[in-house]
Amino acid sequence: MKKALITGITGQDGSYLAEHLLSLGYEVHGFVRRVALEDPTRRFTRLDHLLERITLHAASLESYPSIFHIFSKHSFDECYHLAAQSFVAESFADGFSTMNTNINGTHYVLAAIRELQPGCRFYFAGSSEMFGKVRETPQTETTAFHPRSPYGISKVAGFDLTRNYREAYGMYCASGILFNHESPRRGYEFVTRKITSTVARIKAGHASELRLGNLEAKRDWGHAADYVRAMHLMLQQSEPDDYVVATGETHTVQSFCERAFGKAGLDYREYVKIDEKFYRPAEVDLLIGDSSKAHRELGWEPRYTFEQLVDEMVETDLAEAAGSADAPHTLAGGIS
Ligand code: NAP
Ligand code: F7E
Repeated sequence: MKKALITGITGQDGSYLAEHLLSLGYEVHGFVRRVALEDPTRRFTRLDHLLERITLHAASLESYPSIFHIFSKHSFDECYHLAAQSFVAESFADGFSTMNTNINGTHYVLAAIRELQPGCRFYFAGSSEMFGKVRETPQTETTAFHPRSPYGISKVAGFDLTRNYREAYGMYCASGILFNHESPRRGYEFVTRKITSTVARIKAGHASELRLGNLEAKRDWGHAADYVRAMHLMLQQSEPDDYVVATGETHTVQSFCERAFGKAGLDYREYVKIDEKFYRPAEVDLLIGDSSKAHRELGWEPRYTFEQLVDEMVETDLAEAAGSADAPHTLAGGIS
């Protein structure tokens, strides 16, 4: 039985990846912040259905010894490094902690693996935000990076670290360059979930408007359940490499609104208000990925369409809002 460690197991992708690896017969371990263990009912909402089948270890991305300790006690075949400060807007507000967590945290995990288990295969969660001000369209593995936020910069550094460990030490280190992927488990601060959760609150009579920033930004949105399959496939190849994972379709934030409100029988133009505070100091205007290499070498294809993704998110939020007026998405209006 293969043994995998997932950092960031409490997040959107971590929970889908844990499910996927369990379905493949893996022994799944997760790395969580100690505070999460103090309050499992709130901190493990995406994982509660899996808690009996996984093993959790307390560690912090800020502490090399805590990471070293896990690798000194348990051996793993694969490590999926997903933990990160992943919200782009927050990286403008606090670039220093984003850099610290995302760059040093990645370096600590790589260094611990090199020291204790150089045979453990490593996956790095790279991002389309690395392309930033895009140099060509669509973006591929050879498109130059031009990040536009501290988050994007931190991911370029993590990507470079991962490639350097592969080249310098011969370790199996692969990076996925994943474009935006969403799901009903997406955090409420990201635009898709902010939209679908507010649609549900409006429908239930708990909200009357949705305040957003740049409606013209274009994103290549896929489903997280599809994208974790690609992460796993990247660690099953004969040689480590880097892969773009995307749907090859792009949509504006406005068209996401149109579909999401429409699904609930509402016209977004009556509810969406522009609020300057949700604009970013530097925007990534257009992202659209070409995942031909992943199709060809990994045999990976997305299963969800854009429409199925939006519909699933709206349906889940409508059901949740109908069940509780105090659902956590009451926070959505206050977070960019
Ligand atoms: P997410 O839902 O925000 O989850 C982030 C995870 O990182 C959580 O488990 C969080 O733990 C953990 N984490 C954050 N800071 C930490 C710290 N200082 N120490 C330990 N753990 C920490 O993100 P996601 O959407 O699943 O994304 C997974 C990874 O893929 C991230 O690296 C993200 O940057 C990258 N990525 C995401 C997308 C996307 O569209 N979703 C696209 C490209 C790349 P807590 O629960 O304790 O906060
Ligand atoms: O923004 C615009 C915003 O925060 C998408 C992360 O998973 O994907 C994600 O990063 C777009 C941007 O995601 C609001 O300006 C308008 O153009 O949902 P988002 P993101 O920044 O694309 C990448 C690939 C990652 O790697 C990241 O970890 O939507 N937008 N109005 C807004 N965005 C937010 N959050 N809130 C608004 O009110």
